[in-house]
Amino acid sequence: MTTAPEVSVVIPVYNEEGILDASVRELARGLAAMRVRYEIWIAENGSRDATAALAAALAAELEGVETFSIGSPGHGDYGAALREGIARARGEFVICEEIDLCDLDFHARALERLRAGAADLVIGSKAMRGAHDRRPLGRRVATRVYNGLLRVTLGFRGTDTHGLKAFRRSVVAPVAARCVVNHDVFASELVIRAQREGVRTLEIPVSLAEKRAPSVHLTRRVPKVLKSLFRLMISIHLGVDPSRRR
Ligand SMILES: Nc1nc2c(ncn2[C@@H]2O[C@H](COP(=O)(O)OP(=O)(O)O)[C@@H](O)[C@H]2O)c(=O)[nH]1
Ligand SMILES: [Mg+2]
Repeated sequence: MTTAPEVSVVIPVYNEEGILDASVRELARGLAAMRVRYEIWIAENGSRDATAALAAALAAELEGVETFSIGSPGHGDYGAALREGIARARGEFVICEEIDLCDLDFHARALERLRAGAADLVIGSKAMRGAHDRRPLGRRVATRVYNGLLRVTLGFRGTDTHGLKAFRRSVVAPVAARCVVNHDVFASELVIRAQREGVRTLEIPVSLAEKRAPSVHLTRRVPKVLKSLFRLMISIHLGVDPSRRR
């Protein structure tokens, strides 16, 4: 593609051979129907299944679909993949997606706000008034506990940081490049740093029903999340940026 797209959709993926192909095709069809000039970045790392090969086949077949794989099999890192996807994006706007969601309704509503200049970062909230979160109870509670933790430890103002977001690339990509943590907490760091740096942010409610259970079990994510959160507190409150990202 020679002309830059208006919208870059970045989707981190990890062991998603079951839903990758159908989800990307459906997303591409939906964006085309919305008459959006798009590119879709399939950002893979760590997969031990056929995800990387399927992504490469999609990129070869479909105009506007691109992919990369970083790291080695067994070393998944959602944040590293998302950060790299944002760095490669060429669109005026970037949408951070998840392969089990691909929520075109969020795309349409977020792009409307961004194009109108109502905000430079739009966050799809699973926990604000008007949201419909149909995930299991344990995960809904975890979202609230985690966001409470972000409010207390990092001064986060809002109801959700993890998941769908859309932003003006010229404003928010430089913030992403300055983030210091990876894995799940990268998504929170991006939102919190943007807020702290005065980026105009806006939360809009989302309706959410996952196409499958998460690939990594909730309790297995907790130690890594707490470690990243600790690093982030040091970085934000003491201004010391750990030299190595983890
Ligand atoms: N590249 C990459 N993507 C990941 C990793 N873990 C999860 N994802 C992707 O992130 C998105 C959300 O993951 P999911 O398992 O549904 O967790 P949730 O965010 O708690 O719902 C999906 O597109 C996953 O494939 C990872 O380690 N690396
Ligand atoms: Mg999910």
